[in-house]
Amino acid sequence: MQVHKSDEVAAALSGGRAVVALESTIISHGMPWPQNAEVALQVEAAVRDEGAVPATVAVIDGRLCAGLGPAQVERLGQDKGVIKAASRDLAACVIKGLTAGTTVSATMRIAALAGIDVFATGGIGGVHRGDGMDVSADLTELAATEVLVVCAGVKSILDIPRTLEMLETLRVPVVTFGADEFPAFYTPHSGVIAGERLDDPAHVAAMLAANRALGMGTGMLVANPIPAADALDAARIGATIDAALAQADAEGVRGKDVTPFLLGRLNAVTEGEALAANIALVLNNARLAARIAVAGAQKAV
Ligand code: PSU
Ligand code: MN
Repeated sequence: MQVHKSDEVAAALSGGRAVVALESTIISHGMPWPQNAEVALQVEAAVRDEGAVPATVAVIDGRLCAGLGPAQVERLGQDKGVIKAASRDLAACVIKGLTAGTTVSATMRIAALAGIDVFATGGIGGVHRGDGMDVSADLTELAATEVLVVCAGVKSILDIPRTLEMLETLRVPVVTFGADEFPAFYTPHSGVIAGERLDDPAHVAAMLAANRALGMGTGMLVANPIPAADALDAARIGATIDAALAQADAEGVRGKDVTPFLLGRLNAVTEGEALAANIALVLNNARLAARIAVAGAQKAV
């Protein structure tokens, strides 16, 4: 299927230059207005600073888009009619002409169609805590689509050890960048040692190329710890997360509403502390993804 690319993204791809895909559920359902739109533009600037071209992905009036204008970013950030689309929702969005923020899974699918293989986000979805069977399609898309995703690990709204077990089962390579421990989004520490430690973006790009040459057919997950200066107190944010989970349960929040509900509670209850950390780590991830994409593009020449 055709992806509508901005002129800048189309030119970069045809010239073999580095491009980094960015998701848009973080704009439509992950952060409050107006910070969501401001951050989206800052993230694009961070990618450019490192010498790559940003391609923010979304579905606009049923069209798959890679590379948005400021008015489209604003619409995603402000319009209450914008839905949250995982990859399984894309076909419906296309035939109904809907406008959607794309989750990690949907962004990976559209990036792959557009020929973009490096993607930066804040946190991915995973296996939720508790005994239910709520497992994000981000994991199954990582198993099926050859796109590298840079994130700050997995928030403890999820079951981190089970998420890592599932990634192992799904044959998805995991890299921890510059650390041995898998990070937990707001803090660099999850208590779980997982994945391959790499310290150089060029090595990450080489691993992506090797994974492709092996015919794995999977993506790759790169976990980039939040910088220590921006990290939150683990005990405090842990208690806030537990309270948000209990409230979601009490209110009977289900399905695709669970993650946005929890993110909204965390941002509200911490009075901006969680949001500030979220912004810092997304920018940090965008810079790393751009360095990986630049290294990959140089190698391919
Ligand atoms: N986790 C975050 N911030 C986010 C998301 C997850 O810390 O914005 C968003 C991403 O778009 C991710 C999606 O792909 O939520 C996962 O949703 P679900 O749990 O419904 O699969
Ligand atoms: Mn779910």
